[in-house]
Amino acid sequence: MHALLVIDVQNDFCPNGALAVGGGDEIVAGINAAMGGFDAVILTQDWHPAGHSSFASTHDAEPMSMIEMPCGPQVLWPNHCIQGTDGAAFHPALNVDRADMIVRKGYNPAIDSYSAFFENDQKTPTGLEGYLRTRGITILTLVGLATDFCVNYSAVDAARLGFDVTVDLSLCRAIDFDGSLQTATDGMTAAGVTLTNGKVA
Ligand code: VGL
Ligand code: ZN
Repeated sequence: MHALLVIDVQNDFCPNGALAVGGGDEIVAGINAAMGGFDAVILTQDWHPAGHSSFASTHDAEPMSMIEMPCGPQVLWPNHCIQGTDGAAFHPALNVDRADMIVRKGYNPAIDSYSAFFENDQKTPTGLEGYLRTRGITILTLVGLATDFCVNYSAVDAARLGFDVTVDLSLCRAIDFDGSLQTATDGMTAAGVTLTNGKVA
């Protein structure tokens, strides 16, 4: 069983959003077109309470500055993907109807969750692993936003958990903050993730 895992294709990560990723909306049509080729389609949704600890405003800090958190250094983001807001909604053109499952993450006020599998403490599970295993899904293709944060963390965790993981970079876009895209692609490769550019692996 081969699933397409669509990471955080939400308004706040698209142009005019609160944490806009360049070209974030360009991937939506391609993701919709790809959905038909998979046994399952799973969407993730960044889903923060107001005042989340990953927000610069919570610390009276500048967006994109760094802070030390109990589980390591944390980028402080602009307020984004606040539960129930339009910014947290999926891009209106994303084919949400095709999704079997929607996984929300980042709802714990004290800790960020880039990965679809674990919060940033790297141990609190979202439940996605159990969902995939009980459905017999062993192969994952990841697409979405942003390549260097949530796609990267999700792909590396999936590979560590033993899934066969491909990231299709042609259906991802990056924040690319301070070399983060290069660090992410190196880290994914080192973890055994296959990186493609639109070609079938
Ligand atoms: C993301 C930063 C903060 C992402 C989510 O989806 O890549 N990045 N929250
Ligand atoms: Zn977030």
